[in-house]
Amino acid sequence: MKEKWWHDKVAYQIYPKSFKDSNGDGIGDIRGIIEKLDYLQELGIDLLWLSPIYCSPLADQGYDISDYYNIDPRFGTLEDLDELIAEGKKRNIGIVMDLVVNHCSDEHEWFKKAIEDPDGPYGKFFYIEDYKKGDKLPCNWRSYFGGSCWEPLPGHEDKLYLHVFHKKQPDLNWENPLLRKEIYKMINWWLDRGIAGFRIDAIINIKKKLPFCDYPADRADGLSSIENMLKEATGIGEFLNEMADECFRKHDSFTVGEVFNEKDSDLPLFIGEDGYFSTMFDFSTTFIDETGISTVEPVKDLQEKYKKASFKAHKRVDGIGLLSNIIENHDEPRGVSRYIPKEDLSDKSKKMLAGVYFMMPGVPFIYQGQEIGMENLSEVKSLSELDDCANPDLYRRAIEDGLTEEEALKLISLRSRDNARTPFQWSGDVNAGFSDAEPWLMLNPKYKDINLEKQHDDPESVFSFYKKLIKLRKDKEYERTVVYGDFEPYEEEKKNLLCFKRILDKRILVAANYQREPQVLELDEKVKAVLISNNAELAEKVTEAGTRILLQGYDYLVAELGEE
Ligand code: TEU
Ligand code: CA
Repeated sequence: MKEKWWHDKVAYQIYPKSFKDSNGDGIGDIRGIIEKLDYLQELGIDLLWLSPIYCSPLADQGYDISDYYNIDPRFGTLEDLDELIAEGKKRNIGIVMDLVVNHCSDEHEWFKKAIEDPDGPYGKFFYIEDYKKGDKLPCNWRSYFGGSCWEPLPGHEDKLYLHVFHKKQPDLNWENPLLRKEIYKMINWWLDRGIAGFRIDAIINIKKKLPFCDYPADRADGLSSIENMLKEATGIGEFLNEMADECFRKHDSFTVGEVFNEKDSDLPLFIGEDGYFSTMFDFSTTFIDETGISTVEPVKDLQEKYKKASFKAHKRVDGIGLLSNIIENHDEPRGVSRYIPKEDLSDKSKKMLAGVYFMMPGVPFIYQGQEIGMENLSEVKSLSELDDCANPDLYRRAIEDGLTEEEALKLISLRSRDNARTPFQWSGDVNAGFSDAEPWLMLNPKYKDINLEKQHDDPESVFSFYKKLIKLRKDKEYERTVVYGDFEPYEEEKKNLLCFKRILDKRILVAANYQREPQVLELDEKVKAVLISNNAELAEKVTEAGTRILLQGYDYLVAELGEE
């Protein structure tokens, strides 16, 4: 693999609205992020991805952009952002912005002009179709947030526009070269400002299968998941390659694509040496509990499914490129609540989960609060407590699928995107130290137990464990093996044992007993030194134990293999 400047980086995702409020309006902001840069530096972060902070009506929390060239006043100003970029540089932290170009906001001036004159140049920036009342819709695609993806164009009874997400997020028409030119101009404007790159939102949706047509209905609403269309859409590569050429390659930017449903044959094009993106997220483990039918039952064989999914993902890109690894993000429930059985949730199991994904090949991303082990909201009492525009559909589907109202709410507390969006728990003080005012979204009630202040100076805390993991990745002696080492699953068939080697100039073993019962790990080579573990006793015993190691429940260990 040709070495790139970003290969050895550790990234951190900030959800700005919930990170730190600097001016007492209950909403996190850029100055709040600047305040916490020293904290992020101490943790060991190199790249900081900010979820959108552009001007937005916040119908989908900033993923609906009304001005690509400015910062929403709730988050600050362009000057604040320039300061963040400069302060980041001082600490070797690069700023990665969110690039949301499948759609904009219905309050963007392009859409306003399209409404004024649907047949004019800006009408062609969108997908606008003629429609006679009573007619069949142009197609039966279901928007990601539920309901049809067609909506009447305001002021035009005889026209519809397409939105695959929220109705306030009209899709941009990438088939139009003038639109693409505008997008590239905007991207370069940001890159020239000094950002390190972009996380690229929902990008797989920019290529539609045209002309619009129906797909077999997959629910009682008669609509069809967008995925059915995406499977048949071809030719996205032309757009992505053009964007890379016009923008990213010129700047040697870091880009991470939010890519789903890619085919094996696409991988070299997407993340190969001269791919459209630097890397893309590994979402494979997020599918193990997505059955399509609403349920609050725990997943069967969760641990084995987790292992198989993540191993498969990394083997699949072996020799091609690097994935970006996550256990959660702003669209997903908290990883510790999702991937650890409820009765086993503890600091120890949280550290195990952290250690496993961190030592896989790829770029690790930490989502804000993950480093202190933030958990899901346990008991949502009413939808009105929450905010996310995806909640009503999640709830409605649950009822449709036969869940009781109580179960539907339980599903919300297991699955809602708001789980990850509650304010960062800085301390056990009022508003968890996030703001002087009442936060825009409820706090997680567990903040008195789980907060940074409590963990910061405790060497046994989840936070200190993350620090150690990052330190290990950056340790000159092991760095190359951790970044470029081969990935070799070990004893993969052994139930709930998650074990692999990373091999280059060093031979590193990563082992996790992903269950509460103890189990024995038989090694085929000797342990030279334990580099990190979530069990001090284990760390002491291992080198004496020879090649037979007794792992207690949720024990985790990284060791260097070889003779003394
Ligand atoms: O998400 C894209 C996406 O396909 C999903 O993760 C989506 O959030 C989910 O299916 C809806 O329930 C990205 C952003 O990460 C997400 O926050 C935005 O809502 C979405 O794009 C639209 O911009
Ligand atoms: Ca604020």
